[in-house]
Amino acid sequence: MENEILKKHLSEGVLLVTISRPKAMNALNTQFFKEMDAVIAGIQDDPAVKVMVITGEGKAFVAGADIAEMVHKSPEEGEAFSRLGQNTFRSLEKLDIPVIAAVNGFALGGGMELTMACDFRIASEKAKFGQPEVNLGLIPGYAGTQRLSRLVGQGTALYLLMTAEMINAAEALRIGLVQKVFPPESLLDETLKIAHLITSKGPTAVKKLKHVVRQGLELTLDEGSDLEAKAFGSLFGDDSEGKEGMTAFLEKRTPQW
Ligand code: CO8
Repeated sequence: MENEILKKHLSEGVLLVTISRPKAMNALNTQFFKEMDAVIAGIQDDPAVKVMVITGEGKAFVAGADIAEMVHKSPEEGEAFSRLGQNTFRSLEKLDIPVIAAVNGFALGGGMELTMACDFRIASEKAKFGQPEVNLGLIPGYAGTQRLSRLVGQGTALYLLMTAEMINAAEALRIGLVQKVFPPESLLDETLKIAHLITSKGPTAVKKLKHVVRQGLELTLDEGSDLEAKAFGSLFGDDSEGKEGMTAFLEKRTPQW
């Protein structure tokens, strides 16, 4: 195996994962997916990780799938490479803890798709987003066609996909693709602050929120409301997180989760 692509650093419940293949603009290759699968599996078994932050080293977050690895693939191999990435991104999305993208630079093609599999996106003022696949005679293959329209609406998604326009952080903020923008030098600190803010909240409530919001998008309003009511109820009762949170409020103290 080449040197590890993913650098990991756990501090006070926040796992920072840095994609580190800067000479190739952090392009996603088979090794990346193997390593990311291992990170995801590790988090599932590790209660010490409360929030995950993903960022990139150098001037790119990720400039797409590795074009050099893809160019010679047959239709069957292309489909298999697409499914490999789709499965990894779906497992990432299904983690029960929050996953935040700290987008430091180019997030193109598979890189933008990776940010969209995260729960939300915090961008540097220098970040650039785009789905340039049509420039290569391709379309996104890591479910970007599906997630982009869910995040920004069908018209904006089709516009970005069909024109391959690269947008800056301000435009990404305007269309709702990113949630906050910070100067490049403070991106990581500010993102980690947000991650730590979330770790201070009721951990079960945060996980339930993620489940109910994400699952709800695949349900009718009535089904989603039912899911919410059940999740709401599960936070009550003796020894529950809700009991501790509400009691702490009434006793004017910090909750002990
Ligand atoms: N794959 C492989 N290598 C890459 C990639 C990539 N996606 N992007 C950049 N690199 C490499 C370059 O080839 C170059 O290598 P070398 O130094 O050996 O020549 C090195 O990174 C530096 O890149 P540049 O010299 O081009 O740097 P610039 O600062 O001039 O430009 C850009 C930066 C604008 C990011 C430019 O590199 C670029 O346009 N990259 C390609 C962007 C792109 O088209 N991305 C989409 C790829 S397709 C995709 O992601 C589909 C996803 C779904 C796949 C589903 C599976 C089948």
